[in-house]
Amino acid sequence: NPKHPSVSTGTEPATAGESGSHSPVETKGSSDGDGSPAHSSPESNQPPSTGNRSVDPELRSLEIEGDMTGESTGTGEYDDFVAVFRDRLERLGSKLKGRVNHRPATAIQSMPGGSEAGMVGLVNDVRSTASGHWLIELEDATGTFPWLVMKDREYADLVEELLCDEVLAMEGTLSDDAGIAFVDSMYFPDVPRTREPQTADRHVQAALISDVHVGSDEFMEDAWNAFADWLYTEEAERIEYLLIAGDMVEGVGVYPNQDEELEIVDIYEQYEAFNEHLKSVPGDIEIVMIPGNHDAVRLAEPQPGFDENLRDIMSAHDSRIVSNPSTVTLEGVSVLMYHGVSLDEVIAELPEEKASYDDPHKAMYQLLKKRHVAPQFGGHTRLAPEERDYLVIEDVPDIFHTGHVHKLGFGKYHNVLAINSGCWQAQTDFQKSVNIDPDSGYAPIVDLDTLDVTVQKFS
Ligand code: D5M
Ligand code: FE
Ligand code: ZN
Repeated sequence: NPKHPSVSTGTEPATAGESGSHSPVETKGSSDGDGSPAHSSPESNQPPSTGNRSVDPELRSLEIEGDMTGESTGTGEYDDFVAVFRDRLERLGSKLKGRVNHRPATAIQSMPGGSEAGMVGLVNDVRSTASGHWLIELEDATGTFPWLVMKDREYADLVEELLCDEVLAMEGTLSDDAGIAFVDSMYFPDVPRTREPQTADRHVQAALISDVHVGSDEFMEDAWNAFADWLYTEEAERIEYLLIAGDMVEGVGVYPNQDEELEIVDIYEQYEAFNEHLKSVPGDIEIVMIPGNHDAVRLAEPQPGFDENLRDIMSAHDSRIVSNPSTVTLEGVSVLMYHGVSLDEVIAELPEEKASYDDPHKAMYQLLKKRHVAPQFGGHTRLAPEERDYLVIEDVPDIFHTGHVHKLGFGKYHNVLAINSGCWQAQTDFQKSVNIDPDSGYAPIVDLDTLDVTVQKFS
């Protein structure tokens, strides 16, 4: 059907990336006559209607992994920070240890000049030297060692991708005085290129969205209603899952002067309004939600899922409410959901061609390569110290879903489909002041049997 172009992502990151962010889309008006029921009235406590949708819930399967709601152990003491970084190094390091003949930092410190050495560690510091080379300090449980990347070596290009606190392996030769090592090779934990993704056994689809921002003056209610109406149409009948990657509501006090753009100033009333908008979604669709930085949970990541009070408020649908990040497996297809606050940092630190707001999926590729959703500690991204690093990407997902930057983009990295969903909020004054032009009112739809993506536009 030429009216509904299916945008397939290619297998090469470069081409998929290009097509993803400028995909042909179809605009949907909020027209009626499609047989969809009227939006539920705020008073009704009826479960949401399923309209004429004929689906068989028996065919579904949905499993959650990595939800840390209620499991938080962190006290915020120094020891907890040590524990979380040790866990990160152990788990990501074990993915790298087979690739280099590694030694602890203290052992390398006592090796004679000219020796071959290998090490697995956290990036402690990256700086350029007076002669234009790069010095990278790696840290492990025993100490630190400096590694020099020569400006004319192949790895010089990778140095600009490095973020503090990510885990790397290096191999090289010690200088004559044994004070530094010259890097011969460098390894990221990365995703294996040859891995084949899992797919569903039947034609079934998931809509991946985020950043609804109910309560903001800029929340696009008409676009949301058009989306909800469309979900009742025959064209959307195979959409049986709806994933929402955070920022359900606008929140209060998230940014300075935010109150000037609030339509609903009370946080609970914002969630009540959000719940009303959830009621417009067909009642048979399975919903999974994680929180974002505008939501009423702790800001530090991992963010636990909403508390009982908020769950009660958002109970119109029997949604699965889990932590940020969490992995949901839909009929065999695993989807790593992460709100995406670290994307701001990846985009700020890396060169434009490797990560930008226009191609948010490329910033997601970097997180997959580092096998961590928020590598850098101490900047924008707040980290909650837990005994375990929940932000490590332990298992490779089939789909990686983020939001936060309010830009739509998708593509494949080593067979992992990365999708950054847009938002349901028009441009805010702040975004105008920094030239962020949001992609508002889009719903990327994934075929779970092929991992093809189609984009529907509702604004
Ligand atoms: O974030 C939406 C995007 O806009 C994300 O890239 C952060 C950025 N943003 C929005 N408002 C601000 C302010 N006031 N300071 C810094 N960055 C901002 P969201 O989480 O939806 O607000
Ligand atoms: Fe947002
Ligand atoms: Zn956000």
